[in-house]
Amino acid sequence: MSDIILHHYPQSPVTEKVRVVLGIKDLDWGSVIIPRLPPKPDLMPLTGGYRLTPVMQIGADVYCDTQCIIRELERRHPKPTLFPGGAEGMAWGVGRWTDGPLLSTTIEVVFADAGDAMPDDFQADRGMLYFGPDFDMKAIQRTMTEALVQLRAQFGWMDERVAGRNFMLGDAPGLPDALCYYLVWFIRGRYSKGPEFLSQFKHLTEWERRVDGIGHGHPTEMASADALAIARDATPAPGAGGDDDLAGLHTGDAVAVEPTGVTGCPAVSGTIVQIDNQEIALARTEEAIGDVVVHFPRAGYRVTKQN
Ligand SMILES: N[C@@H](CCC(=O)N[C@@H](CS)C(=O)NCC(=O)O)C(=O)O
Repeated sequence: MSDIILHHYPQSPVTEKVRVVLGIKDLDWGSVIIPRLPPKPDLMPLTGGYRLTPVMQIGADVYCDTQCIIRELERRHPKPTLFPGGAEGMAWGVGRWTDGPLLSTTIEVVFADAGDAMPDDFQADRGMLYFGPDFDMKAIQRTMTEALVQLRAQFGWMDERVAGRNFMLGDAPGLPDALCYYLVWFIRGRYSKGPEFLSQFKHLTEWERRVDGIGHGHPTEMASADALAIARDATPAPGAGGDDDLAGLHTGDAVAVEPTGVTGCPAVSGTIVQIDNQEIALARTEEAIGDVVVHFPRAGYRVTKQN
């Protein structure tokens, strides 16, 4: 049994990105199913308040956000690489497109399509999270065609990219495949006309079948109480320290970290044990599980000094 534990739920599109990476790397992992809506009582002791899905746990180290999770998986399990042909660096930039404007447009389509068939509590929670306090389902429905036109143009780029290629980077699957696949998976499964919409992209749908064939590696179901016990019995990996002179942040500083671009995701407080241009890790102590270290990416996250 591997030491990778993923806290997620099957319907989560963003998690599908990580599940594909676990498939590319053919890894064993523990699968803890968390609630789709807060409260998430067995997740909060691990993250210190971060509520988004998925979260990866390895012992008493907790990785928030797919960017941070995938970077850590690549570090611990470098083969096969997510960057075949030497595609490091800019491949992460693809994620700022797929997880930013493209995900927003995809969510607009899925929301508008579901309309009032979406359960009230889910609509209220995700409406606030993704659209902010001015969330207005009727306004989103009025612009649904526009959102589909935007989606069509951008899925068209993916379609062009895989014309004559097995995967986005060539013969072997890599990070851009996982980054693009989860949105195609989301549209196919959750937009009522998804299969019809996707059928216009011949190359993309053939590629989609290839990525689907990769699978998710080897998950084993795990109870959340067992994951908490693992965190309690483990010691976090020692932080590598570091300083960020540009931001005036140093190892030992008390800070709060929160994602930008969503509304109402609480900031996580802790003491910096590791910081560089890509990652910040905070030490925290929780009554139920003792010492944990919570890792976040720098891109897409705001760090605020406390006191
Ligand atoms: N930037 C985050 C986005 C995560 C995200 O928005 N996940 C969705 C699920 S697909 C979510 O957290 N929804 C609210 C929830 O699960 O409580 C990441 O890459 O992990």
